[in-house]
Amino acid sequence: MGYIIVMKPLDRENKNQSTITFGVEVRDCSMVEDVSDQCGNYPLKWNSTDNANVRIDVLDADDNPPQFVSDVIRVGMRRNTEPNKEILQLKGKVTDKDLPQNGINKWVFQMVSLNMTGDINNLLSNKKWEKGCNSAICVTGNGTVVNNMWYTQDMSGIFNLNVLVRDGAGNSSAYIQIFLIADSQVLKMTFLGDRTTVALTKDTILR
Ligand SMILES: [Ca+2]
Ligand SMILES: [Ca+2]
Repeated sequence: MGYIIVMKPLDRENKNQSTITFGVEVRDCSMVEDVSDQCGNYPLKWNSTDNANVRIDVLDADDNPPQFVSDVIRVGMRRNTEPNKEILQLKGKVTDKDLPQNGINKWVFQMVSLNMTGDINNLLSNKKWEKGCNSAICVTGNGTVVNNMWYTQDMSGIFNLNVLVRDGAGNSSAYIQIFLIADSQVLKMTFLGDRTTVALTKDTILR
């Protein structure tokens, strides 16, 4: 009858199944003049055949959940960072085997929990949040991590976020640490080598 029937489940993400090609032949068996064993019990009219190639592109389904590439993501934030300033974009930290229409375009991010360690923890009770989410750090649905506070020079500490990303196939989560750092950093450098080498290295760096 010419139907093409799927005999087992297909998965676009399976490299061998994303495109399927095969050849088909059609044979004329329409009139009682000759009988061919190739037509079964059907009589053969013109004994004519034709051929064609069939290509089937397997369409994508949202069957793979987004996955963070790392369970822990660490980033620094300077103390002079203004409210509403982007700290991190999470879309670049997530993968999904599906095509964009079932992957990155469907992802929804959500902050599940937030706690702070260090001096900034004392600010929790004051709730000096700026506009935005009701929190010191906000995570938008499209994965942008945004600062939502003003900081003073004596503040220090770490923001610990638990963030979830989901689409129609499922979800995954990651632990994000945002380190509140000073505007300028002091760095200790140790030069190893003989006196001449050390002097030359030092001159090169300080030049
Ligand atoms: Ca898929
Ligand atoms: Ca997906």
